[in-house]
Amino acid sequence: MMESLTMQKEFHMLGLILLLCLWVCGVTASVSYDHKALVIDGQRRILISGSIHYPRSTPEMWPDLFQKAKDGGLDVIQTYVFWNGHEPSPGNYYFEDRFDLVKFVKLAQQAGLYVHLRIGPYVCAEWNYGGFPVWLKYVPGMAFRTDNEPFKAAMQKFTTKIVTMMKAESLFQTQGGPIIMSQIENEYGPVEWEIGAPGKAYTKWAAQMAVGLDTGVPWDMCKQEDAPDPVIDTCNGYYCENFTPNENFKPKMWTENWSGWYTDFGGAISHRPTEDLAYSVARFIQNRGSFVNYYMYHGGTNFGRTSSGLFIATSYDYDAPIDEYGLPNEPKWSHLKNLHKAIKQCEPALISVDPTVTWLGNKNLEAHVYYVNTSICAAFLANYDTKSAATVTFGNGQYDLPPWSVSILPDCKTVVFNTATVNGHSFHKRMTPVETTFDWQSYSEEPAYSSDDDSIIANALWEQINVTRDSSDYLWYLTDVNISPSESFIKNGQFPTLTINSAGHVLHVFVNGQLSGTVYGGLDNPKVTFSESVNLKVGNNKISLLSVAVGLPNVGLHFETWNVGVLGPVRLKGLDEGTRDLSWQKWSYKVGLKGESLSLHTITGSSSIDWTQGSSLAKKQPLTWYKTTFDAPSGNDPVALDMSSMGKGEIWINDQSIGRHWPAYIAHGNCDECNYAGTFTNPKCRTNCGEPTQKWYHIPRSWLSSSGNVLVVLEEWGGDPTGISLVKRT
Ligand SMILES: *[C@@H]1O[C@H](CO)[C@@H](O)[C@H](O)[C@H]1NC(C)=O
Ligand SMILES: *[C@@H]1O[C@H](CO)[C@@H](O)[C@H](O)[C@H]1NC(C)=O
Ligand SMILES: CC(=O)N[C@H]1CO[C@H](CO)[C@@H](O)[C@@H]1O
Repeated sequence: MMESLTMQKEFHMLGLILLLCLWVCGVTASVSYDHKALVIDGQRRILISGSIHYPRSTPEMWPDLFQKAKDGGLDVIQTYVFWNGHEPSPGNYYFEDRFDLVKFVKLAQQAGLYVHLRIGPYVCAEWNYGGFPVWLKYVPGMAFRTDNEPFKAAMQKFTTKIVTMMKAESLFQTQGGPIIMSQIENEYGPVEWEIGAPGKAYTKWAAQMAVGLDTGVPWDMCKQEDAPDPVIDTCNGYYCENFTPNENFKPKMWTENWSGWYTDFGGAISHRPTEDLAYSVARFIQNRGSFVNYYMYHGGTNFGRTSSGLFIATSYDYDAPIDEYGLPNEPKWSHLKNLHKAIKQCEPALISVDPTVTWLGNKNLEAHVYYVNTSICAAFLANYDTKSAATVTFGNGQYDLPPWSVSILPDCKTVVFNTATVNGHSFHKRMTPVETTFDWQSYSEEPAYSSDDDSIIANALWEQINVTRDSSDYLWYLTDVNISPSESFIKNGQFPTLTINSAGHVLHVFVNGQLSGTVYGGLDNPKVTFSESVNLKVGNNKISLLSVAVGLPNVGLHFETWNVGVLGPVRLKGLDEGTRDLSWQKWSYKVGLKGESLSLHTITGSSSIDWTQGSSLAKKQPLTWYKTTFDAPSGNDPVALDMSSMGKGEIWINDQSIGRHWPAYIAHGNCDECNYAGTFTNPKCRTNCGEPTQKWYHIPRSWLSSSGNVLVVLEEWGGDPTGISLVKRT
């Protein structure tokens, strides 16, 4: 006790000396806040921020993404911290490659950007398990995100680990680094509201724990109306102009402004019109907002098996200002750049005074004026009507306001920007085919069968993740069905019906080695039921159920209690005895596919077997692995694979997984009228009905060598590999 007290005192002395030195040298690095804005080095700032998540791109892409962010007028990069990427097993940490958080933060600083670090460690983010490691669930007594001792201990340990690491690298702004703010928890308000007292206690604890880590910069909690002081509560949403912080000494900040929306396999593609996005930002700033973050500024890719349930696609493009491939998404990128420039011209006025608000004729027409003196004055003229343009008189001038728009006048006279007036057009980026001939080889697996030497056997149906611990998407449920020669169906040919209830997400049913059918769920309902008559023979029949997880849930009350896999009942109807319940008979379990245990996806593993090629190449066959080699296309344009001829599975290039593939055609009737020629008021406009959800899969250039690249595709369902092609994004 004594020792740590003296140590603490020493630290304080050290801190004092440091502060004194900084003061004498004339640089006081500090971040605080008041009712107007974050205050950095004594100066209030209007800050434009954008989300880029480090594991969703490669370190080789980061410098260019940051440069494009800087050129686009951003001040801050916001990222979550992805716990399950950093601690794959308890106490085993990983901070390399795409998970090199320190490098990511340092590169942002080198590009002249600040960082908002959302430690969470719950992150939601359409990321597997919301960022939690799967082992966390199996810690005894565990309940996620509530007043639960095992959870709080684990959360504190990881949060402390990250803060300590950032401090050791001097990455907080007060140490000369770029981090100006950190976030604890994430959108917890709605959960607290549902669970009441334990939620409130947990919020208080989380805030105190975070503040106690002494980062020297403010903490925020988003969507958390009761964020305890001094933590700042912030807004997330499509529009945030009417948000007010819970104390009037806190600034009005917007931590997630959805620049588009995520894509789920089978779901339509969302677009947020540029005009609407710019309008929402201008409206937020005119209403005293001082910090805006685009979620996402670059969405990127859910490589490997990192995308969450339910059914989140591999592309996380998000219709963001920088597209999945790292290219500007026009006209969005340029229009927002011009908006940011206009806002920056208004900054001296915005940080100095509160606005006066007046109506310009009717209540859909408003002026927000930040008047300091004759040389410092900024005005925002807004038209909230979704259909009619208007001409208004303001000061000594007349101004035309298109519907659903805001005009920005940094000198209270001259319009430098109108949110609905987009210069430049939406030029379509193209995917250009690259001349390549893939020389495919195939290897088809037999489905697994129950056998006496199976190591996992039970007289029950077990929950899938309980068995796999998410080490694979795949779990085999294997059992036998004996049919007596006297069964009537043998004579009359009316086969019995096998009914299988599964908690999700995809189920392939094999009877005696033949695929009898496939069923799959979707984002709205992951559960599936298979019910079909099956071809059974006299004697022993092998039932092999391949249950497939498409990511673990990332959101929802106590999502750690949600199940995956065949939980039953499993029943056979139409036998002479009536219905036979198979749920409680002997089941054996096999985790993963045979090809996975042989590591066929790796260069070394794939040379361990004999592949088939030429005329006997397997096509339209389930459980098939494909392999080929190819040379990298010339030039630097981003590259992708067109996978529209395939079913579902996973793709690897040179041992790196580029994600799950699944074209997942979008049903007709799920789309909107997206009126790009008229007004732009639908923030989540859904398109591409009748087309695949995802046809192109990004291959980062840095994963390719100039020649001899090994491409492996696992196809669980059946596809034609000769239809796979390489494309360039131009
Ligand atoms: C306006 O205010 C700014 C900031 O207070 C000051 O620097 C400037 O001299 C003032 N200009 C006029 C014309 O009063
Ligand atoms: C989880 O697995 C264990 C054996 O490892 C088993 O005893 C238990 O019943 C399983 N629970 C569920 C819900 O499947
Ligand atoms: C409540 C809600 O819809 N929250 C979502 C906000 O957007 C982020 C990013 O897509 C999601 O992670 C949240 O689930």
